[in-house]
Amino acid sequence: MKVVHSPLHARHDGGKELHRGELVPCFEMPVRADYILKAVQRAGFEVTEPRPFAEDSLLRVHDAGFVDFLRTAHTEWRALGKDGFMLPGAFPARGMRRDHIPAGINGKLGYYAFDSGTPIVEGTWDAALAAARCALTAASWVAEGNKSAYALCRPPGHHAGHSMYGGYCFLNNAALATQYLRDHGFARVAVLDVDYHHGNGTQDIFWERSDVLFVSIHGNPDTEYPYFLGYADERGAGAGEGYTLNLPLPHGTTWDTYSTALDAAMDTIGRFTPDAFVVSLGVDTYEGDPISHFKLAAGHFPLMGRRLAELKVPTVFVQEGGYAVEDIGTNVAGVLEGFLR
Ligand code: Q9C
Ligand code: ZN
Repeated sequence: MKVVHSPLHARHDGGKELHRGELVPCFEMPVRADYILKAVQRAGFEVTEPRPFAEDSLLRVHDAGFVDFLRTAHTEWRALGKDGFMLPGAFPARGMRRDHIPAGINGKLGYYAFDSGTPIVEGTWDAALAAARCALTAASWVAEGNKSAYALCRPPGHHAGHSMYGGYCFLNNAALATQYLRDHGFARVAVLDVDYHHGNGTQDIFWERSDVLFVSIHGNPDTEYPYFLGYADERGAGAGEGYTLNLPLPHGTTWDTYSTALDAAMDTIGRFTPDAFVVSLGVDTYEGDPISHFKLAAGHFPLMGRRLAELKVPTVFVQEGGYAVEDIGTNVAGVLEGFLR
């Protein structure tokens, strides 16, 4: 399986996140990608840098004002004499104006962000754009006839919506790959999100679409991030009604329960008869993950990969979360090797 990766990911570093009332170094750190890279090289996969893509490709799934904000936010911040990482401190909740974009940078941060855990640093835009290019490159390889490809994206993407960022995500890499496939001959694309956290951004982007099926298996949002989306009764709207499927699972979920949900997800995806398949591959379902509460063991990831391969459809894997950094590479390579078996 071909792997696409950019060293520019490391430009997104040095921020802190608000975690249980304290500013702490981000769980989403550059060394994650280093461990994954080592593991996929050990597995014998060929690693290539991304192709260039016009920034216009981003506008197929993101709002232009939002993309401009991400590109210029840190420059605006520095123009005010500030330095270091940026976090929002105020958000437009019920009873406030949600349609007006404030002119100042602090207001804009709260307008476009949905949490205080996703710092923007000087290199964030370069890293996020490189990750988006990785996803587009992997999709282009599959569009050119490869059976599968893996985008080693960092920062991750599945929490980023049409015009919002959060959950360590800025641009939605999986949605960009999906839309690329739609634009290059694949009429129906299924997205399966196996990250521990609900892929609220991907759901947002494809909510009203019947050409893209979105299925997510994740921790129950009643207690798990992102809290405000990912419940079982969310099924899409308009033309997209019935083309979103959420399978929230409880704390402590083991492979037994997980694999039953995975079978249900794959049955639904199979009935959709997709022409291509995009997997939002977070491995924070791992028992050793420091911020998650499922109990998958390392040996379960190859089983997951093998189950995904049964669909027998061209497949793009896009890296999402996973914070047990020393084991992340083994777990990701486990899924990919199980898929190829
Ligand atoms: N401060 C992904 O896995 N933080 N994002 C939870 C800890 C947000 C996870 C509270 C977790 C986001 C891509
Ligand atoms: Zn996650």
